[in-house]
Amino acid sequence: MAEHLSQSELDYPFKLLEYFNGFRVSKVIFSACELGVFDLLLTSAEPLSAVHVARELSTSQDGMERLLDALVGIEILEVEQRDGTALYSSTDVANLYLAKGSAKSLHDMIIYQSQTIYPLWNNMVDAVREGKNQNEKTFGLPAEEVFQAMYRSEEEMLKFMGLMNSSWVLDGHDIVTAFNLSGFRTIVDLGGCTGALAREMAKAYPSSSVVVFDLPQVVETARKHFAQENDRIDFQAGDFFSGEIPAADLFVLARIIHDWSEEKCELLLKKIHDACPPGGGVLLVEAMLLENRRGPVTAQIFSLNMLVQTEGRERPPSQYTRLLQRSGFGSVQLCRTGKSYDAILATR
Ligand code: SAM
Ligand code: ASE
Repeated sequence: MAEHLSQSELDYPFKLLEYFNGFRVSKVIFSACELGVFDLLLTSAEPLSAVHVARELSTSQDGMERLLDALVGIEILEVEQRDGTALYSSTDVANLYLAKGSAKSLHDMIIYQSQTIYPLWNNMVDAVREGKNQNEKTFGLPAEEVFQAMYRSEEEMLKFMGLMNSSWVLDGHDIVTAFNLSGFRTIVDLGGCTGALAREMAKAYPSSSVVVFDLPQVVETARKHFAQENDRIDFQAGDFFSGEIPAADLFVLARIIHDWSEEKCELLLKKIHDACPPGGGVLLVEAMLLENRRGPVTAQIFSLNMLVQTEGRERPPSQYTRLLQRSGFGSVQLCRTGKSYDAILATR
C-alpha cells in the first residue's frame, strides 16, 4: 500500500513534521512583520543586537532573541557574531517584500493573513463538517452576507483592500499581458477594489480607458487611501448583482467568480454578456485548479480559504468554460501564468 514511500520517510516522516510546523513558521514571519522587525532592520545602517531591537520595538529581550533566531533559522534574516554578541540584519528578500515601505511590499497581505485568515482557519473543522463559511462563528456575522462580514468595520475593509492591492505586486504584469488586450478600447474591472490590477492594465494598454467598478463604500475608501498621482484610471460606484453595469469592450472579473455560488456566477456572467458588444470579451482572473483537481497546491489551499470565508470555490478550466458558455460566450482561451493567478479570455 505504501510502496511509493521511501524507507527513510517511513522511519522518520520529515515532510509530515515540516508540514505540521507550517502554521508556526507562518506566525514567526507574521509576528515579526506586526512588530516592525523588518522595517527597523531596513532603516538601520548596521546590523542590530536583539537587545537593541527589543528596546526599539518595546518587547522583551528574551522573546525578541528567540524570534530573531527563528527568522535566521528559516533564512529570512542573517546573523553575524561580533565580540560575543549576535548582530542581526535583513536579507534582500526581507527588505524587498517584508518591509512596509518598499514598492513591492507584501506587508498588507501578511497583516490580513495574520489577523483575519488565521482566526478563520481555526474553524476549518467546522467549515468542512458544515460545508459553509465560518463568518458567523468567528466574527458573529451572517454567513450569507460575505462582503458584509469582510467589511464589518472600516478597519477591516482597509485591511482586506490592502490584501487585494498587494497581490498584484507579484502577478499583475503577467495577468494583463497573458493575452493581447490592445484591441479592447474600454475596459471595466468589475469588483476592481483598489484599482491595483486596473493600473497594470492602464500601463500595459496606454490607449485604452480603464474604469474600476465596485461597491460605493469601497470606491470611497479606494479614492481616499489608494489613489495615486497621475492616476490614469477612473472609479465608478455600483452593485454588479442588483444594479446596472457600465458599458465596455472588455469586462475584467479578477477573483470575483471564486467568491460566489454557481447560480450567482451564472447570473453575473449573463448580465455581462448582455452588456457586451459583439467582439467584446470577459477576462476571468483566478487561481485555476488542474482539470483533475490534483494541483497546484496553492489553488487547493485557496479553495479551502474560499470555503471558510465566502460561498465560492476554486475551479478547474472546464467549470469556467461551462459557466462562460452557459452565459452565451463563444470562444474561450486559457493562459496559465505559472504564478498564483491565471487568466481566461472569452469573447462574444
Ligand atoms: N478584483 C480585485 C482583485 O482581484 O484584487 C478584488 C477582488 S475581491 C475578492 C472582490 C471585490 O468585489 C471586492 O472589491 C468587493 O468589494 C467587490 N464586490 C463584492 N460584491 C460586489 C457587488 N455586488 N458589486 C460590485 N462589487 C462587488
Ligand atoms: C477573495 C480572495 C481572498 C475573498 C477572500 C479572500 C484572499 C484571501 N481571502 O476573493 C486572497 C487569496 N487567498 C488566500 C488564501 O490568500
